[in-house]
Amino acid sequence: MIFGRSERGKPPVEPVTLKILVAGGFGVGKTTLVAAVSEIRPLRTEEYLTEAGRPVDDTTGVEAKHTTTVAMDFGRITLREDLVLYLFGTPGQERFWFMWDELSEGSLGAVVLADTRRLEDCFAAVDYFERRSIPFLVAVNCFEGSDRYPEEDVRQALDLDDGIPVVLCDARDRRSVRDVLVGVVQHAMDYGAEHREAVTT
Ligand SMILES: Nc1nc2c(ncn2[C@@H]2O[C@H](COP(=O)(O)OP(=O)(O)OP(=O)(O)O)[C@@H](O)[C@H]2O)c(=O)[nH]1
Ligand SMILES: [Mg+2]
Repeated sequence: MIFGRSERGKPPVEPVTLKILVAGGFGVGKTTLVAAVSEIRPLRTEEYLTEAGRPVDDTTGVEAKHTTTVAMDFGRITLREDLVLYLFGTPGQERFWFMWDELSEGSLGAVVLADTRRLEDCFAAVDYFERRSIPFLVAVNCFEGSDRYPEEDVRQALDLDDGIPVVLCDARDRRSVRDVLVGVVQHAMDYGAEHREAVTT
């Protein structure tokens, strides 16, 4: 490639960059999801789970988990030549939730990652984005050994509005995560268009 020019001789496009949050309860796979798609080495802020934290850090279902995010995960994915997403994974544990307000500043939308074995853990994230009118979708991370529930059951259990998409995914799989991210961008665009209409009519 010639410097400053794309291969087919077209002038280079300045990509639109969008910020997407990846939220959800403790240990649902947020760090895993960001790492699965990021084209840069993801920034992680992991600390070891310690014996002292055992009473508060419930690792039921994720017994193999030894670390937890204390500030954020950061990654980047180019969805199209002209569309780049910056991904910000939030810390899952409640004691770090003061970070969320900082992280959600300027975000286009959010992915609420859920684990059907501990669905209640994502209530707080759903509530957080609903209150702030930040468009989000719920992505169910299908851990092996967990029961598969139809999207409709997840929707009912979380008491989600009809317009909020629910998708199944594998947080370790690049293609699956990419589909989730395309879904959230699409949803945020639709949500934005609807709300603009509501304001102008
Ligand atoms: N089997 C399986 N394991 C997964 C999957 N996603 C994540 N894991 C494992 O689950 C554990 C938790 O993943 P993390 O990505 O650290 O979860 P997190 O949501 O970032 O956790 P916190 O930052 O502590 O809230 C890790 O041991 C992962 O290897 C999955 O889809 N399937
Ligand atoms: Mg994490």
